[in-house]
Amino acid sequence: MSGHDSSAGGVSRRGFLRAATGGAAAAGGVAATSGSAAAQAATVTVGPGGDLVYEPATVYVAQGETVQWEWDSNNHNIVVNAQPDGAGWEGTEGPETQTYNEGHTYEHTFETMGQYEYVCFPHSPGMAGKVVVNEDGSSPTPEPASGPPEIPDSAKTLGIATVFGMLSTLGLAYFFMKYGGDYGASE
Ligand SMILES: [Cu+2]
Repeated sequence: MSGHDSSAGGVSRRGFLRAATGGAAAAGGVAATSGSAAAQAATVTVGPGGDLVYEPATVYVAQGETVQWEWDSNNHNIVVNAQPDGAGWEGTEGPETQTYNEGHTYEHTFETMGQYEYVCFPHSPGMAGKVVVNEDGSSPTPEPASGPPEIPDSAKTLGIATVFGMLSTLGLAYFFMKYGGDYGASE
Protein backbone atom coordinates (compact mmCIF):
# COMPACT_ATOMS: atom_id res chain seq x y z
CA MET A 1 0.00 0.00 0.00
CA SER A 2 2.63 2.48 1.06
CA GLY A 3 4.81 1.60 -1.95
CA HIS A 4 1.90 2.35 -4.27
CA ASP A 5 1.39 5.80 -2.77
CA SER A 6 5.06 6.57 -3.10
CA SER A 7 5.16 5.67 -6.78
CA ALA A 8 2.05 7.76 -7.40
CA GLY A 9 3.96 10.76 -6.06
CA GLY A 10 6.93 9.96 -8.31
CA VAL A 11 4.82 9.60 -11.45
CA SER A 12 3.01 12.80 -10.65
CA ARG A 13 6.27 14.70 -10.37
CA ARG A 14 7.44 13.37 -13.71
CA GLY A 15 4.07 14.38 -15.14
CA PHE A 16 4.59 17.92 -13.97
CA LEU A 17 8.02 18.06 -15.55
CA ARG A 18 6.57 16.76 -18.81
CA ALA A 19 3.85 19.44 -18.67
CA ALA A 20 6.50 22.11 -18.13
CA THR A 21 8.48 20.94 -21.16
CA GLY A 22 5.34 20.76 -23.28
CA GLY A 23 4.32 24.24 -22.27
CA ALA A 24 7.67 25.69 -23.28
CA ALA A 25 7.54 23.86 -26.62
CA ALA A 26 4.02 25.14 -27.29
CA ALA A 27 5.12 28.72 -26.61
CA GLY A 28 7.99 28.30 -29.05
CA GLY A 29 5.63 26.87 -31.68
CA VAL A 30 3.32 29.86 -31.51
CA ALA A 31 6.24 32.26 -31.93
CA ALA A 32 7.55 30.32 -34.95
CA THR A 33 4.28 30.11 -36.89
CA SER A 34 3.25 33.76 -36.46
CA GLY A 35 6.09 34.95 -38.72
CA SER A 36 5.31 32.85 -41.81
CA ALA A 37 1.54 32.87 -42.14
CA ALA A 38 1.07 34.20 -45.68
CA ALA A 39 2.75 32.03 -48.33
CA GLN A 40 1.10 33.42 -51.44
CA ALA A 41 2.09 33.77 -55.03
CA ALA A 42 3.52 37.18 -55.84
CA THR A 43 2.80 39.95 -58.31
CA VAL A 44 5.60 42.12 -59.68
CA THR A 45 4.99 45.47 -61.36
CA VAL A 46 7.24 46.02 -64.37
CA GLY A 47 8.38 49.62 -64.81
CA PRO A 48 5.94 51.19 -62.31
CA GLY A 49 5.11 54.72 -63.45
CA GLY A 50 7.93 54.56 -65.99
CA ASP A 51 10.60 53.83 -63.39
CA LEU A 52 13.19 51.37 -64.67
CA VAL A 53 12.69 48.82 -61.90
CA TYR A 54 10.73 45.74 -60.96
CA GLU A 55 8.56 46.33 -57.91
CA PRO A 56 9.23 44.50 -55.68
CA ALA A 57 12.73 43.67 -56.89
CA THR A 58 12.81 40.41 -54.94
CA VAL A 59 9.87 38.09 -54.33
CA TYR A 60 9.71 34.92 -52.24
CA VAL A 61 7.38 32.10 -53.24
CA ALA A 62 6.89 28.48 -52.32
CA GLN A 63 7.72 25.63 -54.66
CA GLY A 64 4.95 25.24 -57.26
CA GLU A 65 3.65 28.80 -56.88
CA THR A 66 3.16 31.29 -59.68
CA VAL A 67 4.59 34.78 -60.02
CA GLN A 68 2.81 37.27 -62.25
CA TRP A 69 4.43 40.32 -63.84
CA GLU A 70 2.30 43.27 -64.89
CA TRP A 71 3.71 45.89 -67.26
CA ASP A 72 3.04 49.48 -66.13
CA SER A 73 5.17 51.14 -68.83
CA ASN A 74 6.62 50.35 -72.25
CA ASN A 75 9.65 48.55 -73.69
CA HIS A 76 10.40 46.03 -70.95
CA ASN A 77 11.00 42.31 -70.91
CA ILE A 78 12.29 39.52 -68.69
CA VAL A 79 15.58 37.83 -69.58
CA VAL A 80 16.76 35.13 -67.19
CA ASN A 81 20.40 35.48 -66.15
CA ALA A 82 20.74 32.79 -63.49
CA GLN A 83 18.64 29.96 -62.13
CA PRO A 84 19.03 26.67 -60.22
CA ASP A 85 20.27 23.55 -61.99
CA GLY A 86 17.42 21.75 -63.68
CA ALA A 87 15.12 24.77 -63.83
CA GLY A 88 14.04 25.76 -67.33
CA TRP A 89 12.71 29.26 -66.94
CA GLU A 90 13.04 31.20 -70.20
CA GLY A 91 11.53 34.58 -69.32
CA THR A 92 9.33 36.45 -71.76
CA GLU A 93 8.91 34.96 -75.22
CA GLY A 94 11.18 35.93 -78.07
CA PRO A 95 14.76 37.17 -78.36
CA GLU A 96 16.37 39.51 -75.82
CA THR A 97 15.41 42.50 -77.94
CA GLN A 98 11.72 41.59 -77.90
CA THR A 99 9.97 43.93 -75.46
CA TYR A 100 6.42 44.33 -74.23
CA ASN A 101 4.32 47.36 -73.40
CA GLU A 102 2.00 48.68 -70.70
CA GLY A 103 -0.87 46.32 -69.98
CA HIS A 104 1.09 43.20 -70.88
CA THR A 105 1.11 40.40 -68.32
CA TYR A 106 3.38 37.40 -68.02
CA GLU A 107 3.45 34.61 -65.47
CA HIS A 108 5.59 31.65 -64.59
CA THR A 109 5.17 28.79 -62.13
CA PHE A 110 8.35 27.92 -60.26
CA GLU A 111 8.79 24.19 -59.62
CA THR A 112 12.47 24.14 -58.67
CA MET A 113 13.67 25.60 -55.38
CA GLY A 114 16.47 28.11 -55.49
CA GLN A 115 17.31 31.63 -56.62
CA TYR A 116 16.41 33.08 -60.00
CA GLU A 117 17.88 36.31 -61.36
CA TYR A 118 16.50 38.23 -64.30
CA VAL A 119 16.89 41.58 -66.02
CA CYS A 120 15.02 43.79 -68.44
CA PHE A 121 17.38 43.53 -71.40
CA PRO A 122 17.04 47.12 -72.73
CA HIS A 123 17.46 48.57 -69.23
CA SER A 124 20.00 46.17 -67.75
CA PRO A 125 21.91 45.98 -65.57
CA GLY A 126 19.96 48.57 -63.55
CA MET A 127 16.55 47.01 -64.08
CA ALA A 128 16.92 43.64 -62.42
CA GLY A 129 14.84 41.32 -60.31
CA LYS A 130 15.06 38.17 -58.26
CA VAL A 131 12.71 35.30 -57.45
CA VAL A 132 13.53 33.09 -54.49
CA VAL A 133 11.69 29.77 -54.32
CA ASN A 134 11.76 28.00 -50.97
CA GLU A 135 9.66 25.52 -49.01
CA ASP A 136 7.04 27.89 -47.64
CA GLY A 137 7.49 31.13 -49.57
CA SER A 138 8.69 33.01 -46.52
CA SER A 139 11.36 35.69 -46.63
CA PRO A 140 14.46 34.80 -44.55
CA THR A 141 14.46 38.02 -42.54
CA PRO A 142 11.00 39.09 -41.34
CA GLU A 143 10.29 42.82 -41.11
CA PRO A 144 11.65 44.32 -37.86
CA ALA A 145 8.16 45.24 -36.66
CA SER A 146 6.53 41.82 -37.04
CA GLY A 147 8.97 39.47 -35.33
CA PRO A 148 9.33 39.79 -31.56
CA PRO A 149 12.97 40.10 -30.48
CA GLU A 150 14.51 36.97 -29.01
CA ILE A 151 15.16 38.18 -25.47
CA PRO A 152 11.51 38.90 -24.53
CA ASP A 153 10.56 35.58 -26.16
CA SER A 154 12.96 33.51 -24.13
CA ALA A 155 11.97 35.50 -21.06
CA LYS A 156 8.39 34.45 -21.75
CA THR A 157 9.45 30.82 -22.02
CA LEU A 158 11.40 31.17 -18.81
CA GLY A 159 8.32 32.64 -17.13
CA ILE A 160 6.18 29.71 -18.24
CA ALA A 161 8.80 27.26 -17.03
CA THR A 162 8.90 29.07 -13.70
CA VAL A 163 5.13 28.85 -13.31
CA PHE A 164 5.18 25.14 -14.11
CA GLY A 165 8.06 24.74 -11.70
CA MET A 166 6.05 26.41 -8.94
CA LEU A 167 3.01 24.27 -9.70
CA SER A 168 5.24 21.21 -9.64
CA THR A 169 6.59 22.19 -6.23
CA LEU A 170 3.08 22.81 -4.92
CA GLY A 171 2.01 19.41 -6.25
CA LEU A 172 4.90 17.69 -4.54
CA ALA A 173 4.16 19.56 -1.32
CA TYR A 174 0.57 18.35 -1.57
CA PHE A 175 1.70 14.74 -1.94
CA PHE A 176 4.17 15.08 0.89
CA MET A 177 1.48 16.51 3.16
CA LYS A 178 -1.10 13.90 2.23
CA TYR A 179 1.13 10.83 2.02
CA GLY A 180 4.07 12.13 3.99
CA GLY A 181 4.12 9.23 6.47
CA ASP A 182 3.87 6.55 3.81
CA TYR A 183 6.41 8.24 1.61
CA GLY A 184 9.02 8.33 4.35
CA ALA A 185 8.37 4.72 5.32
CA SER A 186 8.75 3.35 1.82
CA GLU A 187 12.32 4.49 1.25
CU1 LIG B 1 12.86 47.76 -68.91
